[in-house]
Amino acid sequence: MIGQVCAVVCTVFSVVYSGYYLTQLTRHLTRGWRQARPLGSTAGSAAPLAASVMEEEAEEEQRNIKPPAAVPPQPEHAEPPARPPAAGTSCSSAAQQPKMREEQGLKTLRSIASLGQPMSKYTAFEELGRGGFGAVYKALDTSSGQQVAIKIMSLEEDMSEELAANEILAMRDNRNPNIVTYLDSYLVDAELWLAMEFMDGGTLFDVLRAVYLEEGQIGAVCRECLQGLHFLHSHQVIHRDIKSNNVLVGMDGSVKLGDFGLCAQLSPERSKRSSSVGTPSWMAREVVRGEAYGPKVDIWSLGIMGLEMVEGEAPYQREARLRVFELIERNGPPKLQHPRHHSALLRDFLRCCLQADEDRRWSAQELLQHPFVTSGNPASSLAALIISAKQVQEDWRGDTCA
Ligand code: 3AM
Repeated sequence: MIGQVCAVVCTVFSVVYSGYYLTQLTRHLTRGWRQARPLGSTAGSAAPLAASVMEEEAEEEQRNIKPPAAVPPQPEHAEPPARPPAAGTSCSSAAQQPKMREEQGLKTLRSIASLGQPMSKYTAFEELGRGGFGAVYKALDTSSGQQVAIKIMSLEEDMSEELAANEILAMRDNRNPNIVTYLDSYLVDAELWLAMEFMDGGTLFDVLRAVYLEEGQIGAVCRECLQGLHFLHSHQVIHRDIKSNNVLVGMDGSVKLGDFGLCAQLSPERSKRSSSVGTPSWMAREVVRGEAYGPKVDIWSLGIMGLEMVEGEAPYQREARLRVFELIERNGPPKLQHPRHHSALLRDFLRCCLQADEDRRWSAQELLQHPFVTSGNPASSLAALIISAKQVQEDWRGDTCA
């Protein structure tokens, strides 16, 4: 009898323990897989680990992670348009009605957009991706034979005219090798078509999903972005939505800032902003708090993007918006998960970007002199990395289609 009881107890114990052990093992392997993303500096090392059901699920999860959406200015707190939309209109009338602002945005768009039908100028449309604004297509310019990217924005949403006008003016007026080049725009019924330089490597976000960046490569990406930011800031423009999915890359290793829908033009009369806009995990404390802020909010976001490049995703990226705000407020500057795994230069660079006090945070110009940035690889060396990331993405697509 005692023997039977012992046998039953032992069986129950071993079943329960096996369940517990398998659960822990699954968790451990899944976490390990996420951290050990394929190394990407050579095409060969960029292949994902051998497939198993669990890994495929983890891989699917990785592929499905979409960055959280940016928070656009809300009509009730919104600031006046970034530039005077029409001669004689005061920029300081903060109490403008949303309807009026929409009309001004539309007026601005009419004054910039080219006449004619873009469908006769561009052909071979191929969808690249979609966002809350609409979709981006790759197309061929029939007159030049050049590939272009066309962002088609619906103007039916609240504030969309203003956001579209903001984006076009910022791109058109701020030409720089580290900023995606504006080509043309058209008003087609209730849509705005924005034609811009086609970046054949896609977004930095897509690259980070596919390959692992070494410190020299992170330094190169930071330097290229800082050159773009220094240019914008010296022209009193704040981007306000710096994150990996707003940085575009080319197969030649070029790195450029894109997506200017949320940018703000400062002026001597208005040298600070206070609207709480951006993407929560990338927002500096002063933006979250709705305090007056300047161009250094982009430096904070660049620091968060540095963490994205090191850790694979931004801190609190999967949390709900209000929870992110709470965590930023409570925890102060986010930290590296394993600081000892990284060089003192990288840690110091991130520390200089992620200073909670705006006055202590370095400017783009100062950071361009930081040894982590000056010792970064040449941009051209990113070409191999971007090509290998494309290859991994192609393989994923192949797996999905098979
Ligand atoms: O949705 P995913 O990330 O695959 O890469 C950008 C993104 O693709 C692409 O459009 C999608 C939605 O933003 N995209 C945006 N601007 C681009 C450009 N100038 C671009 N692709 C190439 N060149």
